[in-house]
Amino acid sequence: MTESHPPEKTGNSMEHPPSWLKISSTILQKLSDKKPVVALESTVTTHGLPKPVNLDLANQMEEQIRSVEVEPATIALIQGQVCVGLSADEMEGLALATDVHKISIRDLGAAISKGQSGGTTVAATMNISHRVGINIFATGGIGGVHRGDSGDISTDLFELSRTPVAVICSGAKAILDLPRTLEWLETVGVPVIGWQTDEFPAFFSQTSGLGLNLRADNVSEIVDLLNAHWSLGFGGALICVPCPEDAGVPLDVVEAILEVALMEAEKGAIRGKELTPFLLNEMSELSSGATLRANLSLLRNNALVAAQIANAMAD
Ligand code: PSU
Ligand code: MN
Repeated sequence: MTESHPPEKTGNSMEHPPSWLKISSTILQKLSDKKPVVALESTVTTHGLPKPVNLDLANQMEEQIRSVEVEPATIALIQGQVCVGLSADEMEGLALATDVHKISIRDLGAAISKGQSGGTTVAATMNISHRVGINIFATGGIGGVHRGDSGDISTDLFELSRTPVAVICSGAKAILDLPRTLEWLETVGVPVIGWQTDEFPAFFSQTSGLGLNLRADNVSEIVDLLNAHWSLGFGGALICVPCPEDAGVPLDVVEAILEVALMEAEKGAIRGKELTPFLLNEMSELSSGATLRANLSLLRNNALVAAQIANAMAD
C-alpha cells in the first residue's frame, strides 16, 4: 500500500519547499538566520520599463539594497518555477526576453502548470513573499482603480487587504484614478502611510493634493506601526515614498502629457495590457525622458528606503 502524504504546507516553513518554488541558497540562509531581506517584483522589469534600461534598473535596485547589507529577493517565474532570488543570467534573460508573461494572482497557477516565464505583479510578489517569510517589499507603483468606467480594479488592492507584507512604493501608477484608489484602500482596510509626507504621492510627482491620515518620519515609527498592525492579524500596508526631489515632475505637467497620451491611445485603439506600456512610453517621449528618469529614480530610492526599514525590523 502506498503511503498517503499530507498536503504540502504553504506557511512560512521553507525547509521543504514545494516543487514549483526555488529559493536561492543565499536567501534561504538569510531567512533562517533572521537576517533582513527585501522582496522585489519583476513586472516592472518585464512590462513597465523599456529595454535595456529595465535590466540596469533591476540590478541597481538590488545594489541599493545590498549597499545597506540587506539581501534583495527578486521574484519571477522561470519556466514554471517561482524563483525567489535570480542569478545574473536569469535576470538578463527575463529583462531582455520578448515572450514573457505578466503574472498576477489569477495567472500564477496557470503559469506554473504551463511552464511559463514572466514577471510577477505586486499582488503575486506579495503573496510569494509572505509564503517564504519576507514581509518588506519595494516597488515603484501599485495597481489600483483605473480612470473612467471600465471597472478595471487591480488585484493588488485585494492582495494588500489580506497579505501581511509592507509595500514601499511611490503611490499608484500615474495613469490611475488616485482618489478612487485611495478610497478602495480604505474600504479594504489597508493603512497608507506617508514617508516624510502628509500627501499621497502621485508617482512621477511628489504631491497629489490628496491628504493621508498617517505619516512616519523615521524607520522606527514604521516598524512600530507594522508590528502593531500585524499583531492584530491584519494584512498589508502601503508605505508611500515621494519621488526624489531632483527627479520629480510637477503634477500639472504629468496631467497635461497624460491627456495627450490618452488621446493617442484612443486614436490607435490601444487597450488591455498594451495600454500601460503605451502610455508610459508616450509620456516619456512627450516629456523628453523626464517621466522615465523620475520612474528610475523613485524605484532606486524606494529600494533603499525599504532596505532601511528591513534593517530596523530585524534589530
Ligand atoms: N506601475 C508601473 N509600472 C508597472 C506596474 C506598476 O509604473 O508595470 C505593474 C506592477 O507590477 C503592478 C501591476 O502590480 O503593474 C498592476 O497591474 P494590473 O493593474 O493589471 O493589476
Ligand atoms: Mn488591470
